[in-house]
Amino acid sequence: MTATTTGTDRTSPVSSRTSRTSAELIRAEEPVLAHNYHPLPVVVAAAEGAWVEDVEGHRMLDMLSGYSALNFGHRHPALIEAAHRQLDRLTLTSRAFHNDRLAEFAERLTTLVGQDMMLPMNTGAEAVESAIKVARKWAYEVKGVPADRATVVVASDNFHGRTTTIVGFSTDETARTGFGPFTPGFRIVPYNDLEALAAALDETTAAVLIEPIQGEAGVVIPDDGYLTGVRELTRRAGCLFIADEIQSGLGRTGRTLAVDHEGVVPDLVLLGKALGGGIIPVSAVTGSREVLGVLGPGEHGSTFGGNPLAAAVGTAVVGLLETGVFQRRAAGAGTVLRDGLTDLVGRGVLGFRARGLWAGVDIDPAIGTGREISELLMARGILVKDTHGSTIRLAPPLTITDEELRTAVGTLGDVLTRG
Ligand code: IF1
Repeated sequence: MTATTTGTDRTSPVSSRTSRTSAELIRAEEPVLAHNYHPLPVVVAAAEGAWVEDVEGHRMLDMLSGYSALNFGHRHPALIEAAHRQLDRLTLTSRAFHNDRLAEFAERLTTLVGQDMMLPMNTGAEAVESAIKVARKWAYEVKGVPADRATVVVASDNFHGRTTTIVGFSTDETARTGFGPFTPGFRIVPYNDLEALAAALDETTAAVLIEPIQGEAGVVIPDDGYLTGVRELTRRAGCLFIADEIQSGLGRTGRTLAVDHEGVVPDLVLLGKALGGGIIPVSAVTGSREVLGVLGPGEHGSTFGGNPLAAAVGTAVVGLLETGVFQRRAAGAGTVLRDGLTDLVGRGVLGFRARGLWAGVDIDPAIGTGREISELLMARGILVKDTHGSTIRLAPPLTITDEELRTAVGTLGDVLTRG
């Protein structure tokens, strides 16, 4: 290599911590940071595995995992090493040129999920938007839907991201109020209702876009057979089944994909979050050659989509999942989680939904809101996030130990009985 590489002396001391306290940092954000979140009053400064450490050095168990972007825990050694190695070689080319990492990422990711092709993007919302564009183009060019008439069917209580088009088909008023006008061409049907879905399909339908398990809605798991029914209805109607596995995929539910629990193969599978290993945004639309093949040069793109750093980390993530170890771990530890939550039913827990290492827990509102419970848990060193009302979601790294899991659920029990 002609250029002299400076490289990174990995023995150099970690950059010194900020000198400000958590409270000072929280106050400092207020005048300069948009208030689009209401974070718990914790300032994380370091993390490893399932544990985070705040500015003052308090250690807490991370039961949110970055909304399932940290399936492999904070700073998994294999992923950090892949990132370091690539940082010392090449980080970005744009796709105006090839790079030497993307072919292997595309080969191994498509093999992992059982699809022909992939379109590399960065965020989940970009993958969803890209899938909508591809489905519409497929509808016009392959299905023969008249120009600009394509429709996409989505489910009520969906969450697919925050772009204007996506919030336009949200049923959550908070997510959409004040952001119109919205993109036309979407129909909303109740989730987990095959009859309503069938009634919404017609000759203009390009695709059905659903989460195999609804995350933000509170880990809502459809009836057995629902995904099989969606696959059958879309096949019969001659439209696409798009599964948004951005939160449910990559080991979270105890299988590589949540659709694997029913052995269903969608036309497009959307991935994100954990695909970047909790290090860098990486998302992808994976699908059949017939569908993704409708894209030609110059018809879609992204500055960072498929960049070599993302591809190197994404390939390392695929490498972790190819072993099946994380999927089996999530399935096995899921039993510990479910047993622990079952013991809390009637003791502050009204009910819960769980699959693999993912649970939505409905707390008795008389005890408190999800936010209040989250704050009580934080005071005891457990970090969770409420969804709506008094439901909290539990989504620990798949690397969490049984003992750590029991500690988290036991602490929830303490909070519910003692406050
Ligand atoms: C926020 C929720 C979870 C997703 C599914 C696409 C995306 C997401 C199934 C978009 C993203 C994130 C977004 C983040 C919080 C989190 C979230 F609470 F918003 F709904 F996980 F449940 N499909 N979900 O869950 O991916 O563009 O964010 O990479 O917006 O607050 P993204």
